[in-house]
Amino acid sequence: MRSEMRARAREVLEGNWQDGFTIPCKGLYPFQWNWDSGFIALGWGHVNMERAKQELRSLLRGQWSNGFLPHIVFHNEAETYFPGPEVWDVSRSAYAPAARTSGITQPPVLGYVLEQLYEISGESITDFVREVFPALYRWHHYFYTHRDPHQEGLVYICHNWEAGTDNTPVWDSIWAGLDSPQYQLNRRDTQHVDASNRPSNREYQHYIHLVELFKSWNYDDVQIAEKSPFLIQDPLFNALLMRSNEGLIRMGQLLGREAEVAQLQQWQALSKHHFHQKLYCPLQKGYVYYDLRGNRRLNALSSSSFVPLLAGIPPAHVAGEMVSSHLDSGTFSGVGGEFYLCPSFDPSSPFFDPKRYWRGPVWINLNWLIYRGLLRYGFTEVADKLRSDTLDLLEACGFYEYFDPRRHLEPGHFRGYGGNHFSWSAALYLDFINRQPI
Ligand code: 9WN
Repeated sequence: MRSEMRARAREVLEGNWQDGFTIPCKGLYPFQWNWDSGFIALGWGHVNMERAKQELRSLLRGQWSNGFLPHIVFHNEAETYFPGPEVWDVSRSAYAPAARTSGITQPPVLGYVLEQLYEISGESITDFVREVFPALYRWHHYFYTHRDPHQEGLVYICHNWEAGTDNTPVWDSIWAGLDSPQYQLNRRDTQHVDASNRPSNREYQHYIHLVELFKSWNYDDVQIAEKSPFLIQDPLFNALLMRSNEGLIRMGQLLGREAEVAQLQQWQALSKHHFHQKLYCPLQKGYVYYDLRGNRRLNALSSSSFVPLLAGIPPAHVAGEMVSSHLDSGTFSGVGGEFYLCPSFDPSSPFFDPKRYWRGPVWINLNWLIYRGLLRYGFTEVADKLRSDTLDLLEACGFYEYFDPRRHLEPGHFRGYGGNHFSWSAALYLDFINRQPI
């Protein structure tokens, strides 16, 4: 079974490879996405390291001159996705590159991935690490100098697509305060996937409204920080930034880049100082979100709430209470184990929806991040459980984009949702089975 699945995972990556980069999914996502490419590169790292290198090089061709790394690079033409490059119109920014790109970013997983590729391959990729280190450093430099208005070491995201968790119920209260125009949108996603598994039309109008605002400000970060109605410090995004800082610090030490290492260590210390204090909610026993525009915490738990484990953020006793309350016969696993780990939103909330995208279904990349976080703290039993739930879902259904987390479904109900032959599901399957728990 495993060897057949391994071969199928490889076929998914091969099938989505486009002469230099890998699309997340045919039709549904026909371009190169930022954090997808990080996970995908790691998958390639297990089967073909040259492809892993090309993947990252291609993504970096979309980097802006101020260090910003966009969430989509439109290397190719495709009519099957909305919004395409003409909607983004990033040439309005003085920093936009020659490549066509979107104008927002995504969770910074690449510094971590680079370190993990080095872990898989060792010295044979030192030259590659030397080649891409400066670009990744510049991306982190961009974050700390453009996206941290209070100098807290906690960077903001200005669009829900930057979170990667597009329609999590966490944003509902932000949308409730927005009077976005009723655009007539030419959505393509619902031509590929059942609309009941995707964000609503009203949500899409908010997403596009934000893009239109950023365009009207020529993607100027100062104006975005001053005026964007969506300005959030997100626990997943910031935890990945910190874990990637660690990766870059290790890689920088290896390369003898002392000045960059010292700067990264300084940012890391600042982030470490504020993260737990500002984003941990002792009542809910998990990390939550901070709305910088509304000056308030958004007190909801999602799978992002547990990713700070990956960056070693919670003190051990806090990590313990978080895991026992939610993952080890707790809210997210269900007290009687009703759910596959890890639902993307709190199953005890009235806004939990097991079928709709980031409002409940299990996502493989979040599982992988939480799994590695659990191992970091030595929660091996829960980590094993998370790993076997993930492998069970993939082996029973195939490499879908997301999965219904309810263990007991009506007969005949299929639990794999969204795109099939989805790249990061295949890539991270390869990492799950190739690397034994540390
Ligand atoms: C918008 C590509 C991306 C992922 C995101 C996921 C989804 C895009 C969309 O697909 O978002 O970026 O159009 O729905 O939410 O995490 O990177 O796989």
